[in-house]
Amino acid sequence: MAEDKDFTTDTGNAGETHQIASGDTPAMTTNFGVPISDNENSLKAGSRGPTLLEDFVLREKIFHFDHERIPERIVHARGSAAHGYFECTDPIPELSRASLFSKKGKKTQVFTRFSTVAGGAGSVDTPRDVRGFAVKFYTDEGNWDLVGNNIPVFFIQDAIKFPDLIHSVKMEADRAYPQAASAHDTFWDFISLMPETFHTLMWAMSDRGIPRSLRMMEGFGVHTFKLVNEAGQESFCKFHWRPKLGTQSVIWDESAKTQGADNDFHRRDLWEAIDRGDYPEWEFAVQVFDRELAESLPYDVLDATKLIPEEVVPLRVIGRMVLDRNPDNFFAETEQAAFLPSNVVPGIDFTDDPLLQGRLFSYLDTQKSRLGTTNFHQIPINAPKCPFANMQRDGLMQTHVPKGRANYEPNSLNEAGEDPGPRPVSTGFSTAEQRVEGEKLRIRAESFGDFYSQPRMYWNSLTENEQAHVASAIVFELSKVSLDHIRERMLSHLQVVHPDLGKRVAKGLGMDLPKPVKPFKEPVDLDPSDALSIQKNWNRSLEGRQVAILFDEGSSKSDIEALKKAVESAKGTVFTVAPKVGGLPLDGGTMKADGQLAGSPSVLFDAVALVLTNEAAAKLAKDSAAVAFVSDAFAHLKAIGATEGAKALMDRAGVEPDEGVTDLAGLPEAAKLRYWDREPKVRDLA
Ligand code: HDE
Repeated sequence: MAEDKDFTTDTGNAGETHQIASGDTPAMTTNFGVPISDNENSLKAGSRGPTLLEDFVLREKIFHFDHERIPERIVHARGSAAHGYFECTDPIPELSRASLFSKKGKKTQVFTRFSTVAGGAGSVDTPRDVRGFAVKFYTDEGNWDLVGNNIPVFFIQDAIKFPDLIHSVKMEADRAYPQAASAHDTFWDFISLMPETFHTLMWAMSDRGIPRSLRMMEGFGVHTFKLVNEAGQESFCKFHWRPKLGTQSVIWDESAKTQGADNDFHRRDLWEAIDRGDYPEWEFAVQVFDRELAESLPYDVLDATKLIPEEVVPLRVIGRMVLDRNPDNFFAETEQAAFLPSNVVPGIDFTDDPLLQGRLFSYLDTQKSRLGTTNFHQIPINAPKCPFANMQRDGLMQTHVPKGRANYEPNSLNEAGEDPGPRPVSTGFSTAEQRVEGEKLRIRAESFGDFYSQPRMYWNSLTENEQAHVASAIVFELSKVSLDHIRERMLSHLQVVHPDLGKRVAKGLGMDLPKPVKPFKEPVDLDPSDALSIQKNWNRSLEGRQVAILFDEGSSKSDIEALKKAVESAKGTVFTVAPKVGGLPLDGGTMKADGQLAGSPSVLFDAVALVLTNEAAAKLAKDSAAVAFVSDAFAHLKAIGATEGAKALMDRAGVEPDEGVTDLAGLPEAAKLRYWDREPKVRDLA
């Protein structure tokens, strides 16, 4: 038998080994600090003999590994986050005594996590879904968590329905599919039986449910909150985030294909933008109103299925948020971050919204099951940045070592010269006074009973193209429902939301319209709100948008470079794509591509350029990846800029001339838009 020798750290290069601690590389140790001499081999009885239980290095390493996962969030499991700051730009001391709003220019650190709702932690980034938008403000008077969504309303009115809603949308209980998708029986069964869900449903089925980027989403606190000033006067308030890059979305077919091209599309986009210094930014605005205005509205401001249009109560921008630092460690920060709507600071208070009231319990409770201990607030990402002290003691994973005997209050230990510990202060958080009286009832307020007016208002606020997307999304989802009676019940409701919507969905399904339901309250026609449409408010800019340049052998290097310069000077980014990444001979020198054609489909970009010779285009016209690259860009309503040589590929891909199809020089301007008018040419919408 050959002599045993340690070859496991040999890289194959004479004399070189890896992982040798020297100089400033720290020595590897066990969790208890014992230096480790060998991280390759377990302890054995003889070189081919059994492994010994005695091997504490192996046991500790495997034991820790076995427990690396914690329970994922029951909802919003898939998320991505970043650090940054909030800056107050317009102080509001007359409205709130919250210290973060007290001075112009005052900065407060934040940690912001975006998420999908239905899918598991390992699911994809681009399903049709509501997105979470949770911000933890580390203020100097404690943490304020604004745990919101990218849609301003919610599916249900009362917290007691939340487990039912979530059970219905998650993968079905027996078969464990579909993952991260609402297009299935149980979700639509629940929805069709709960008309209070229709307003949020309309938003989720609209382009809001398929955002282009986490950097291009609005955020909403959803509930009505209270602001309280120094004198104890209170106002009602709704919180809004508005993205600097504008709200942008994708096309449904594009979103579905993006899942195949890049599961981490949004996570990567956020990370890369921050990494290259394009810091995502949002305006922070408040919608402030008093009780009198609230009472004059035809809906209840305590009902989270309703919004207040900006045209009724304008937004006041009071700050901005900039995300400028990626997490150092995904698990330690993003996964362990615990957001709690119950985390408010002096100057901000809750209302009686029954959904919000239920959330105040749920989030604290769920952290115990996810993070395993009531001391989860000591994890660095959750701990306040200001000093904190109280008489809470002990518990699992206690990391603080309090000194002295004062673990109760009041005490008089100071009289004996001992540290008495912290005491309550008169300036601390105090709940806004409110008179409460009533029967003990398990009941829904009648003022919550109009389920159709606001969904109708939303429908009426959209462009024709956006309406077609909503109707088509509902047709798509209901076509995945296997039970006829559920589809039928949905149709009986949708026509009450709007007769047009009902008719179009019925036609799209190939079904007859059943009799409409008789609503609890007849809907009224509310004024449409232009602010609710994405297309009406499109940000005509290249900032944050990415142009892909497809090239091949013989392409003009100077054309590529000129286009790149033009896009970048308009604050866009460029990604070059070619059949081979190692470097191709071009007219004017060789060039390496950022991505290979088969792995870089056009769904990943906002516009495409085809810098090709006649020969290359003729060759690529026979390559399905190249044809799909172009035909998808066209079908997804993107700008296409091309050299004359690219014609053979354009023809094969079915590109027809329109405003969005241009030469290379016109592309930087054309790439600022999508071409909604093209859509009837490429797809049959409901
Ligand atoms: Fe949540 N929600 N939720 N939710 N929610 C959670 O808390 C819950 C609701 C939202 O990035 C959970 O820490 C109930 C509305 C976000 O970590 C859980 C009700 C809105 C996140 C929970 C709601 C949200 C969560 C799961 C109905 C928008 C992710 C893990 C009363 C205003 C935060 C966790 C993050 C997470 C419960 C309704 C947003 C189980 C009971 C309305 C953004 O506690």
